Amino acid sequence: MGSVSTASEPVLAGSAGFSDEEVRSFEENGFVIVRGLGSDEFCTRMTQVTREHLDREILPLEYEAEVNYPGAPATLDSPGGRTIRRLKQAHSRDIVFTEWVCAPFIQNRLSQLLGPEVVMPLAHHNCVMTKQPNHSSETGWHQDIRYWSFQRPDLVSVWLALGNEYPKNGCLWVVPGSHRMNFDRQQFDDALFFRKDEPRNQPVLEAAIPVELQRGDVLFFHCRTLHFASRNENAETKYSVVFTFRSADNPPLPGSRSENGGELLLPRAE
Ligand SMILES: O=C(O)CCC(=O)C(=O)O
Repeated sequence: MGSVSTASEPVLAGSAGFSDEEVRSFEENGFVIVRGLGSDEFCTRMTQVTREHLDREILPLEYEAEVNYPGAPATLDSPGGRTIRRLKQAHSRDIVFTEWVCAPFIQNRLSQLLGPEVVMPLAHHNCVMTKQPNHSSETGWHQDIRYWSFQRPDLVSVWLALGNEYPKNGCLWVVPGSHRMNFDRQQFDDALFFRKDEPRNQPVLEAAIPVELQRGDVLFFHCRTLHFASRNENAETKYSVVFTFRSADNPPLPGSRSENGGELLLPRAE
């Protein structure tokens, strides 16, 4: 696997938006990182809500035991079965999440990638990932679009690190440029994970790099970008806040799961 691409390094983390170089980097690589975009205040408030909701087990939640991924407890009653993997519906847990997704420094950037009118589907991501030290599982290589249904496979997710993320605590890995690659059905398994045992996939996966983030760093990534994350082998839980966005002219397909749960219409970029 390669090393972190310097092309994804930001020029400035301001409210103005991406530099031309960052937009080009996103188009080329399928992701871009903006260092320090999430202020200390945002991170502190979100972390407080997250800890409180984890302690009180406030629904809706996803437990590790429900995902059937490698390393996950087999059932809710197994040791670690009640390890919480995600706080779902993050957006409705506290106003800080609405403030975050509506902030001009997020909306300006999304409008550069998606166009002037941006919508946030509530059915996808819309969660705080809570990767816990014991009993966390591995998320195999996949493209987020695999279970999503929109007119075009063209959505962007915004991943905010509430603490440092690196391979040992289960950071994301991505394959730069994979959002522009064409794969056939045989390259994926029954659950639509990208197969590691398929010879054609090996050169693709050899190009993978870890997305190392510090608290407050933000990863913007395309819904076709191949990504993976291992379990957390550290002593502390890793928290990441993730929301997904589409342009107004790319609605969910009628009757699909992507249509469930409503959407948040966002203010136009400044
Ligand atoms: O395990 C992780 O942190 C990655 C989660 C992920 O890639 C996803 O939910 O799409």
